[in-house]
Amino acid sequence: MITPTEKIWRNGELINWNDANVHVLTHALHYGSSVFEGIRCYETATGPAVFRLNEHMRRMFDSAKIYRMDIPRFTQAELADACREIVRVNGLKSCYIRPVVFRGYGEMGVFPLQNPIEIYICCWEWGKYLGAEAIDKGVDVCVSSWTRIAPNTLPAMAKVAANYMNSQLIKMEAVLNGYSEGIALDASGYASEGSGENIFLIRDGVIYTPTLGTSALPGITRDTVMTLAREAGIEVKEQAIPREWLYIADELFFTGTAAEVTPIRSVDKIAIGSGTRGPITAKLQTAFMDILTGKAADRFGWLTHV
Ligand code: PPE
Repeated sequence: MITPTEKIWRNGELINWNDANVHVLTHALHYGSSVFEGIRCYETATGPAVFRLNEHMRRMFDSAKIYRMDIPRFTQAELADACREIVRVNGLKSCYIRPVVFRGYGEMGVFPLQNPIEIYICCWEWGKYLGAEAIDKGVDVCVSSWTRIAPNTLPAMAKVAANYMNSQLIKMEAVLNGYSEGIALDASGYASEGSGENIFLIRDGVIYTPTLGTSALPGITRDTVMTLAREAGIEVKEQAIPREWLYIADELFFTGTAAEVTPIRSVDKIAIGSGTRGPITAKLQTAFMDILTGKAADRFGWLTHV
């Protein structure tokens, strides 16, 4: 169970955790009309710092724009400040931050433009997304029998609640069959992403990841890993990845705010490479963690102190 913090930010004010309630006829509850972000704040030697806050805010505004949601009264910079404020007032050293913008109570029916837009920002302490051992040992995954949302159905570039019904089907199937996660294929049969992570493949020293055209979220950790890999002189290619390429990869890993960089050690019970975390994955994990912990310089300007 989630451990409550003291405060939640709502439409510009701080309210108590237990007062952050909505009416049961809230539009988003019935029709999935909610856009959100997931952001991590890390403990550094110089205090808590939020990772790539501005990029997350930008993606949230992009998601809202795709769905014709006008975020009232607040700019990206103001909501970024609100994210810092909620971590500060709750006194957390490290946490996960969840801003959510949704269509609230008013009209019922799928024409949503009369409903008010509500903004909440919450935070809580969130441990390892795919289990405690996942980061070192890797996870066992399957290819899902569910197809990822097709581009002309629900836009994958928007991080919206409705997309996560597809994610839940993928995740439930995987977990109930004994896997940690599922990889979904896109509507053409190419590898897309996990239920809540982007995927990366390594073969002969080159890193590959599906293009955004294969129904993958423009992940901020995805961009982070591509940047760090290129800085380390490793070639990175975005391209269509056929399913069978997953099986014959030297290394595979997931990226995501919650999952960070998590190695994949098997797909459909086929061992990937040596069946443990591979050397390039380990190198990228270290490069990533060194920035988060302040061990390496924040040379890309990715940390915002609270
Ligand atoms: N794809 C999906 C579908 C996805 O949900 C995420 C993040 C990513 C890729 C990676 O994106 P990024 O976090 O920007 O690197 N999933 C978030 C929600 C997880 C949840 O269960 O809630 C997350 O990791 O915060």
